[in-house]
Amino acid sequence: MSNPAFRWGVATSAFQIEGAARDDGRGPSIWDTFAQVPGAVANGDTGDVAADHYHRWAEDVRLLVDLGVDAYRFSVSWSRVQPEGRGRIERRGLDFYRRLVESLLDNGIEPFVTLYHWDLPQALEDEGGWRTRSTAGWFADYAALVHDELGDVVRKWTTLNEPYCSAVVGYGEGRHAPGAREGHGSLAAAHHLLLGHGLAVQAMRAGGEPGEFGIVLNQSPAVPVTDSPADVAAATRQDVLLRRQFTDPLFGGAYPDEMTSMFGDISDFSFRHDGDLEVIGQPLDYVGLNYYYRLHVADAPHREPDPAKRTAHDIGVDTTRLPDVPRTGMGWPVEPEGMTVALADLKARHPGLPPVYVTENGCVYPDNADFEDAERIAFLGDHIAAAQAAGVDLRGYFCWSLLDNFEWAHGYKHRFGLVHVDYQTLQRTPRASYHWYRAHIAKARQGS
Ligand code: IFM
Repeated sequence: MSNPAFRWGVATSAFQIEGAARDDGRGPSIWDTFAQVPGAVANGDTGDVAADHYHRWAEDVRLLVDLGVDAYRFSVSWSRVQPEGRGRIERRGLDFYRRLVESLLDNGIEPFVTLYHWDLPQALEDEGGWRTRSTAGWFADYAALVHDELGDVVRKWTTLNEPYCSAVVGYGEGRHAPGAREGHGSLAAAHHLLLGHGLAVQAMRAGGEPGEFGIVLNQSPAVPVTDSPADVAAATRQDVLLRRQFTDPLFGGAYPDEMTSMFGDISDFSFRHDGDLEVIGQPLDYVGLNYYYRLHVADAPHREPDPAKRTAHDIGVDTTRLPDVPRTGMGWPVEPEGMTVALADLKARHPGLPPVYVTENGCVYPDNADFEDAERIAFLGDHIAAAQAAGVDLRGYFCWSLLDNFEWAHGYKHRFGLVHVDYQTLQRTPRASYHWYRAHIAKARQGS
């Protein structure tokens, strides 16, 4: 990479690393509640301690400095700064993020702040959560609050991380908090997340501090398992659900037409109001794309034949027919070419796409005794090269993740970190991939 402005970074999120769930006035989020539901999270794991980053942040900044990254993407916990999601402000929470940001800047590391990485304050969920239009407005108020506090020191602002997961996995599949399995509610959640994004961008821009505003979207391009019309149509439905439900309104000013035939029997779309698309389609300064794997899609009957009971992720597809390629410890097929497709495809669809960051990419493999994670090194190298081959205006690459962390419904079983965390002692040990990434960054800089 021969661009001196290119950002090499790592990413984390608040709930996955901070712990300190009840410290300094933090209120509960939907993930605190969900983790208490028997069977919801593997092994009964919770975010109570996680990697204890809330107390060990200075040590973690030293790890970032030694790694040589020039950017760090992290998220703010909404319920740490507004325990009820609106109204009352918790100053100690805001002060934590200011200390972190100032330390990053002192060390020449640019903060990339994500405002929402899945941890809705429980008090707002109790009022309907993302199914409810008012949540979009509360989110914009919260974004303006954090921006008012940190706008003098933070330039890169991401509204949402992966709204697909919040809406469809959280309110459709029920595998994520709040654990709902709905049709209309899940589609409404997607719309209100997008609306909240647009309102938040407007509110932050109105704040006056210079800043760059974007959103982060997960991209798993859908590949039909055969070229039969039925499988091709199934792959289109999958792309509409996961990608185009978000990218079309954000960058194209309209929802995909296919949504009417896909969901007309489970939703009347009454949550869409006149003028919403203009709010959602705010011009953005960048888009962050997260890529881990492609989806291989076959046509299949709906799991639930009765539309009244159907959830929004039940779109008549089978995604279990994987190709014969290596898989990560998550079982995800390793296909770096999917990274190239994910980036290039979005640019082809939306030629006016803003500059792109790969805001997450990474993998899980079983550890050996010396933390010599050769498979992760190969994975990262291949995926970085694939991103660079996409022919988009690529401004940076963030590896997921700095530290092992709470992998949502999988609990602590799967480890994405460049740095191993011993969850008994909380000791951090850099893996071989950490040293590889440092060397990779240094070499890339020499070439620039
Ligand atoms: O850990 C998650 C992250 O929170 C969002 N993107 C995918 C990662 C790996 O599953």
